[in-house]
Amino acid sequence: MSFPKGFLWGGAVAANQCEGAYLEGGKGLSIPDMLLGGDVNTPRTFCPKIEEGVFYPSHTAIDFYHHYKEDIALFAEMGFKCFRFSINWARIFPNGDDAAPNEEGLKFYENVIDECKKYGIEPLITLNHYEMPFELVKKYKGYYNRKTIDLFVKYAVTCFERFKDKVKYWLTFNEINMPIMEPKMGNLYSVGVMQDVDLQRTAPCKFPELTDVPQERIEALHNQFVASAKAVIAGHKINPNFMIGNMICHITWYPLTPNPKDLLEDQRRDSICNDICGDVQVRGEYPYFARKFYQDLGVDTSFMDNEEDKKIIKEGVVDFYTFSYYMSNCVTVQEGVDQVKGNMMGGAKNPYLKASDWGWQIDPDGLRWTLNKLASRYPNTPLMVVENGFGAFDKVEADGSIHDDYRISYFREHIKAMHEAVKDGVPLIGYTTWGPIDLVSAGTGQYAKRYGFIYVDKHDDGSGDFARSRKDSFFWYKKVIESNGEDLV
Ligand code: BGP
Repeated sequence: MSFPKGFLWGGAVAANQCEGAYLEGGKGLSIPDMLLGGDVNTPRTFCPKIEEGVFYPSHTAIDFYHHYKEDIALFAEMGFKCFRFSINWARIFPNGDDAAPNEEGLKFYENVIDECKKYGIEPLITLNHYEMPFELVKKYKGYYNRKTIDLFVKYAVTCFERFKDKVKYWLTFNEINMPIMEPKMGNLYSVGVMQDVDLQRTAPCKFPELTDVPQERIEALHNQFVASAKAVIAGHKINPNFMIGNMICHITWYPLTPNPKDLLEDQRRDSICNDICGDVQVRGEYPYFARKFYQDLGVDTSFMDNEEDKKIIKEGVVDFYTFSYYMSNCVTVQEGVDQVKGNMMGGAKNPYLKASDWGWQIDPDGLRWTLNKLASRYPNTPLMVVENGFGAFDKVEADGSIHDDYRISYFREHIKAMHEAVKDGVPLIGYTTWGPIDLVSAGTGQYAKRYGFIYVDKHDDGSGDFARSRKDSFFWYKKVIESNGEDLV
C-alpha cells in the first residue's frame, strides 16, 4: 500500500520568518518584528520599541516578499503539490482593528496564490502563525480581550471572501497549544498577552524575564478556541467546500523507565500538552482533565462554563487535524537525569536517540506512533503533517554545492515512518516539510539554523545577498515527490 493518490507533498513557511519587507505595502508591526535573535543557549529578546542600529531578523527575513516568484518556481521544480504559508495579519489590517483592509496586502497574497496555481500547487494558508498585529497586544492585551475574537474573525472572513475561489485548505492558528507548553513565550508569541510592566520597560529583555499570568494566558487560549470555531463556521458559509484545519505542536512523550509513576507522568504530559487543544478543536469540547489542570495553575475556570462559547466550539469543529512533529521527549519522576532541549519543551534524554545541534531528539518511529495515536483518538478525521524538518548548520563548498546528507537521512526515515503509518491505516492526506527554503528560526531567531532544500545567502550578522541555491536534498526531495514517496534512495 502506498501513499494515497493526490497526496499533498510540499513545504511550509510562515510570513514573519520568510517575507521581510516588514513595513512595505502598508504593513503594520506584528509581534515577531519586536524580537531579536538568540541562539541555542540564548533566548530571544523582546524590544518594547524598535531600537536603532540593531538587526531584527524578521525585518528582512529571506525577502520572500520580493523573491516569491523565484521561490515558487523552485518549489514547482521540486514538484510541490502543496505550499503552506501564512498571511501576516498586519499586512491586511495593519493595526488589527482598522475599519477597512489594506488592499496592497491582499493583492500581495493574491499574487502569491496565483503564482502557486500557475504551477498547479495547492495553497494551504495559515491565518495566524504568531503574527498578531503588535497594536492589538498594546491596546487589548491580545486574545485576553474578547474583542480580539471578533477582530480575528473579521480578518479571517476578509481572507475567505477574497480567496474563496482560489484556496480550499486553511488553518486557523499555528501551534495553538503553545501557551500551555511554553508559557512565557506563548503569552506574547501566541496569544499576545503582555503585562504593562513589560510593555513599559525602557530596555529590551529576554523571554524568560517576561511576566506570566496563567489566568490571562489560559483565558486567552480559550478565546482563541472561540475565534477559531467562529472562523470555521463563517468559512463554511462562504464556501462549503473549504477544508479548515487546526494545527497542534505535537510533543510526543515516552516514560523514561517502566516505573508506573513515569507512565502516569507521561500520560499527564500527553493529555495536557497535546490533547486539550486537539479535543476542543476536533471533538468540540474540553476533555475532562482540562479543568483540574487549569485549577492547579490557580486559574478560575468559570470561563469554561459560558454556554454560548460551548455552542460555538461544538459547532465550529475543524475538518482536518494538522500538526508539527520534529522530535520526542522522555519524562521521568527521577531527579538528576540528563536533559535535552526541544521544540517548546525539553525533557529527559532518551538513550536510544541522537539529537540535532539544537538538542532536538531525532525519532522517526515517534511520528508513526503519533499518527496512530491521533487516528484512534480522532476517528474519521483526515490528518496532515504540516511541519517536520531538520535544523542544521550547512557548509557551502568552494563550488557552491551543499551536501546535506544529514537532512536527507532525517527526511528519509520520517517518510518511511509515515509510509508505515499509512499501511497501518492512518488517513494521512499530506506532508509539508518545514522550511523548504532556509528561513529565520522561530525559537532562536537564527538564520544559521537552516531547514531548507534551498539555501539562502543570509546570515545572523545581517550580511548576505539573498541568493538562492539548490542543496543535495533539493534533488532528493524532487525524486521523492515524483515517485509519490516510493523512491527514497
Ligand atoms: C514550529 C513553528 C515554526 C518553526 C518550527 C521550527 O514550532 O511553527 O514557526 O519555526 O517550529 O522551530 P525553530 O524555528 O525554532 O527551529
